[in-house]
Amino acid sequence: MTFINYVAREINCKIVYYGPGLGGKTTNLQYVYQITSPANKGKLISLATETERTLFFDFLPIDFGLIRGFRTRFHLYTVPGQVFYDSSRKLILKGVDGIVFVADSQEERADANLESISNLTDNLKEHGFDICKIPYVLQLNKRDLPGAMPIEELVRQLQVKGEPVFEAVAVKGIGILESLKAVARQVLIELRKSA
Ligand SMILES: Nc1nc2c(ncn2[C@@H]2O[C@H](COP(=O)(O)OP(=O)(O)OP(=O)(O)O)[C@@H](O)[C@H]2O)c(=O)[nH]1
Ligand SMILES: [Mg+2]
Repeated sequence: MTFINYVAREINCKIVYYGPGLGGKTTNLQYVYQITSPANKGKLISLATETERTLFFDFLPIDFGLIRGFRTRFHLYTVPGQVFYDSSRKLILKGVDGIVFVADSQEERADANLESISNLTDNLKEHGFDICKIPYVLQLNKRDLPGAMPIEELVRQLQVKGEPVFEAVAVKGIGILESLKAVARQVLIELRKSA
């Protein structure tokens, strides 16, 4: 849930990067960390296995500057994509304001993408959220790989509700900021409605 502190004039929002294992969620956060100036970021915290798979989550606080006089921070989290870490995924969704779904464009990950969206839908429901109402963007990652499926096919399979879709090559930083800005915009619109 967005946290607004009227006394300190601060807004804190939580964005979660969700998606199948090895899809590129951690790479998104690493890129945002790299290109953000030191004054506008906190530490990137990663709890990973020896083989760089996310074990619990990654966390990166980013300062978006002043919005209507409020210092606005986005707290970016990733979930572990591997199927058996479901209890961690559930926990990390607590209080979420917006989701970037990072899909893997490769044909062999088609089932994993679908399974992850279904898992996200269920886990959001457990926290009382409706995937059809929460700020949400679809990122089609790994566009550089030869096994990437056509965009139209991926959109047909994975788009949940007409959400914005971004093509990405996370290792090169392509499509990452577009995805983040689009979800941030939706979160701020929701905030304005409820304020
Ligand atoms: N070719 C290519 N490789 C990518 C791209 N994005 C990420 N990768 C690679 O894919 C692997 C997995 O990326 P991660 O960011 O760790 O994936 P993840 O979604 O965090 O995976 P889990 O933590 O297991 O859920 C790494 O070796 C990345 O370098 C991309 O756009 N193209
Ligand atoms: Mg990861």
